[in-house]
Amino acid sequence: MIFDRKSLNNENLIFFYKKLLLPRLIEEKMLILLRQGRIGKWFSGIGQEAIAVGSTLAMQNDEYILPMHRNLGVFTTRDIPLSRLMAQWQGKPSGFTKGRDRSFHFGTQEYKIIGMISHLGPQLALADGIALADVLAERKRSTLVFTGEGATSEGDFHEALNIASVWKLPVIFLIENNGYGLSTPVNEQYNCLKLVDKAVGYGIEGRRIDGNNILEVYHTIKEINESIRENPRPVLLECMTFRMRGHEEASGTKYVPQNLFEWWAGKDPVANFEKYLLDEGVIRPEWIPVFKKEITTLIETEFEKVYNEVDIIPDIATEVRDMYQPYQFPVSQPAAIPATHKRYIDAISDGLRQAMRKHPNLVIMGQDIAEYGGAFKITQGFVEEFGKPRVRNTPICESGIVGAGMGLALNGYKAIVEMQFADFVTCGFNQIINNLAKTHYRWAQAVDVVVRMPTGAGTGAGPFHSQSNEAWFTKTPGLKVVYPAFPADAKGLLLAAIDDPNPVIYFEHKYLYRSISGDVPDNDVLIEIGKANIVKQGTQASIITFGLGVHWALEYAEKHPELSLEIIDLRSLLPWDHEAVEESVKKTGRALVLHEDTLTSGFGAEIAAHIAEHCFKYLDAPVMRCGSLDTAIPMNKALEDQFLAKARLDETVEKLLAY
Ligand SMILES: Cc1ncc(C[n+]2csc(CCOP(=O)(O)OP(=O)(O)O)c2C)c(N)n1
Repeated sequence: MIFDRKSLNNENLIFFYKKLLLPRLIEEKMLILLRQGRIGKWFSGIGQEAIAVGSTLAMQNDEYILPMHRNLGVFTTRDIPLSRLMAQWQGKPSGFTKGRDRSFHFGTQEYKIIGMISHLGPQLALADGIALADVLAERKRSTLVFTGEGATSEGDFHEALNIASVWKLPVIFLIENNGYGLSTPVNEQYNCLKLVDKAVGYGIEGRRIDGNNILEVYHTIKEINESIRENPRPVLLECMTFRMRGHEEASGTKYVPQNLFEWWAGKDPVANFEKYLLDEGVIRPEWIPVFKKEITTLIETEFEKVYNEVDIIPDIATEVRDMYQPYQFPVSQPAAIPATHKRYIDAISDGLRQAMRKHPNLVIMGQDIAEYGGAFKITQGFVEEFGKPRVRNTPICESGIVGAGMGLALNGYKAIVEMQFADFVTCGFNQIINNLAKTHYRWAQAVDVVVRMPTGAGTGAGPFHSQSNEAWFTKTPGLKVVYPAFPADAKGLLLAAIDDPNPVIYFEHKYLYRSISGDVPDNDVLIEIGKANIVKQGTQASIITFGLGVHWALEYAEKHPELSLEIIDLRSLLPWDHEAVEESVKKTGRALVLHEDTLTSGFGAEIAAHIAEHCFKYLDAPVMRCGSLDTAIPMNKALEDQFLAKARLDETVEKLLAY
């Protein structure tokens, strides 16, 4: 192995050596502890330390790094106290996730490290958002994100590189090519000669280096950083290395040919660097045990300190509370005057425009939303007023863009992501469910992202442009879900969603866009998330509904003036207003839950179960549900009409009242 120190002096080299030794010696200790059963799972990075350590040394401390499960060297090189790392691994109260997640699955703003989620690829897009925030704020910074060669097969890799290229984001995508993804060798993972060759396809630069040579890693990344900070653009860096132990300690290495271990043992990053330093006379042989002793003593004391820390005492209130960033809804709202008569769609547009004016750090992203104004023209004219950097057309990559939205939020911005149709959220599902929703619970980081979801039926658009999918999200703690049915609520809830630092899924009904209008305050009046609205008072039965269902119920009530029906518009589904529903049902003694979504496991099931459990003694009839057919939603008008819950509303109300 050839080392080139360039301008590094002896002191620098000794500093590097100690940084390189630290993760190796910690790992050696971890292996002993594992055998003693004193810690759980461990993903070894032995033999790969030069990448984590060399790259971290090449980053400024105010630049973000997004490491993977084998990159202990990133954490130690950023000088995170060992006791905190050990507390994290042992699931202790002083760990970064307070026992809620394992190993390196955490982030820390203090050290500018954003940890992975188990799904491997999603963090690549987070790096895009982080870098975008730096570019927008005109901070000359680089972002470094790691991936294993296995995870390059995930779509996340493609989306993140493509976005970074199109948007010229200063991100280093570092592939740690260690030969195996669990038991899968590289020739079963990809079929190109070198992964770095993929850079050409994305229109970006690529380099391939010896990942076991700490100086090569350091100098390469330092040089790339100096260049991309000034001239922002992504670079793909493939670092060749080898995984010297099993995927995790329990899984063994039987599938790896012995000669590979022997060959790579000769390229060990620590031993080779040590030899170089000795040959160059930078260190003397007798210094090595002294350095090691210093480190092992530190490891021992830190470990014992944490091992003896009291264990977590489970507390339900704390767990539930920590799903969300605490948020105080503004106590006083401005008077809602004057008001202008507006269509539902214009109320959304109005709310967005006011939010963009109010929050200079708010960015909207979506397909065709810039000059074109969006598929429904909601952002028409926004580019002229706010500029393209904040009103961003995106490539077709829902996952990458939700991830980039989260990255923006991690780095001081607020993001709105527009799904062109709510149906396409399936392609961004993982980022929403596993990243947006779970981050605050895991490491107390708010994720200030609103996902706008043009939803629903009534336009004959068929199975992929009109389904109702709110129930996919209402069962995910960590998200808030709102679903306005009227123009004023559409604006007020949108403003509230943007104000709230938690991830909010905002449903906007396409059929209502241009079919209904109402008075909407001209000023920015927020409507509190979680509060229902009684849109019609009544005494005979409560119809609990939301979205288009509210209008079906109103239409029915209008046709039947002889009935005294109470109609509750939930407006928010997560959290939802238990109190308003309970009060109404206690008064009327009959409840019908109505929604546009298919019946089975639709959100109405939750409401019905709650009423049955909490209002049983007040009920004069069983709680009834009226939902759409348990089929996919068809295109043909007659089929769609038959599918929708509205077709069965009359008979369900009659049944309920006749019981
Ligand atoms: C989406 C997803 N699929 C499968 C897994 C299981 N898994 C965890 S790590 C791993 C191998 C990853 O290989 P690579 O990206 O090369 O990283 P390495 O472990 O070699 O460092 C697999 C298959 C996972 N965590 N996430």
